[in-house]
Amino acid sequence: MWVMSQMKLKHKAVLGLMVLAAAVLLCGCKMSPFYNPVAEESDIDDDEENLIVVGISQLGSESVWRSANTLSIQSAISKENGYFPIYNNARQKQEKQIKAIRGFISQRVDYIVFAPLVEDGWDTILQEAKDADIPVILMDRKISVEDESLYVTRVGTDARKEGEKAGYWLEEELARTDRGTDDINIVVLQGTRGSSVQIDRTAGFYFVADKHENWHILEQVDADFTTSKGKEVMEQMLKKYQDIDVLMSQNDDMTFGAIEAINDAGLTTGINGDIMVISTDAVYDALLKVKDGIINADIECNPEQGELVSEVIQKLERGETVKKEYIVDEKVFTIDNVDQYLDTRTY
Ligand code: GYE
Repeated sequence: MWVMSQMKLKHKAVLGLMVLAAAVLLCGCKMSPFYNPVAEESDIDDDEENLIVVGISQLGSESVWRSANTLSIQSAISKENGYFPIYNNARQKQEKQIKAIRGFISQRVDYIVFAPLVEDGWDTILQEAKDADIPVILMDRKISVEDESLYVTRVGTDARKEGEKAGYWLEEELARTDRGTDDINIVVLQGTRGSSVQIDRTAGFYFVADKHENWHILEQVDADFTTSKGKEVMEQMLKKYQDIDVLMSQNDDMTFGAIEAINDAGLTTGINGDIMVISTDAVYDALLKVKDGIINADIECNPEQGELVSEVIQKLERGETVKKEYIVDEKVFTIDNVDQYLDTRTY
C-alpha cells in the first residue's frame, strides 16, 4: 500500500516551457501514429498550471496490442482529462526507456507511468525517481526489484494466468476430442525474452503441460512478439519437426506470421486443420480467425489500462491509498463464444 505522504507542489507554471522543450527532445521528430501532441508554446496558458504532468514511457510499438495500449493511455492521460502528458516510445530498448525516465525526473514531472520492456534492471533508475519524490506507476508488464516501494502500483494483466488458461484449454479440448492420452507435440512461440509476460506465460503453460506425460514441448523459441519473427521462426520449426500437433503462441502478431508459414508449407491450422493453434491477446483480426476456425482458441490480454491508470493517479492526488496491483478482466475466446464479442472489439 502506498500513501501519498504529502500533496506535491504544483510547479506547473515554471514547468510549462521546460516540459515543452524536453518533450520535443524526448519525442524527437518521429512521432508515432498515436502520438498525443503536447502543447504548443503558445498554448501554454494559466489553465495549464493545474494540469498534472505525467511522463509516459511506452516500451515500443511491436504489436497490435501495443498500439491499443498506447491509444488507451494517451486517451486517458490527456489535456481534456486534466493532464499534461509527455510521451516517449523506447522502441524496444531498455536504455532508451531508462533515458526517458531520467528525463522525466529532471523535469520534475508529477508522475511517471511506464510499461517495462523486461523484468530486470530497473532498481537504479527507480531509486532516482523515488529520491526525487516522483510516484511511479507500472503499466502492463511487471518488474523485479529488490525494494518493492520503488513503484507505487501496477495496472496490468495476469500473464501467468493467461499461460495456464492456454494449458487448461488444451487439456479440455484434447479430452473432449478423445485425444487425452495421445502423444501431443507442441511448439511454443515466445515473446520478448526477459519480459515478465514471456516468463509468466511460459511458466503458466508449463505448469499445466507438466501434468501430462504425453505432451511433448518440442521447442520454445523466441519470436519477439512480431509477425515477421513469428513467420521466420515457424518456418524453421516446420523444417525441423515433421509432426507438430499444437502451436502455442504468446501473441497474435507472432501467430499471424506462423500461420502464414504453416500455410506456405502446405499445411492447415485450426479446427479440422493439421496444427491446432492457441494464441494470446485476442485482437480483432485474430478473433476473425477464431470465427473462421483458423485459430482454435485465443487467450485474451486486455490492453485497455489507461482509465485505470488515471483512476489511480486521481486517488493519489486525493491522498488516498492504492492497491499494489490492479488486474484487468480477461476471457478465453473460441468459435463458440467469439461472435458476441467481435462487434465491440476496437483494436
Ligand atoms: O501480449 C504482446 C505485446 O506486454 C501484454 O506485449 C503485453 C504483450 C502483448 O507486444 O502482444
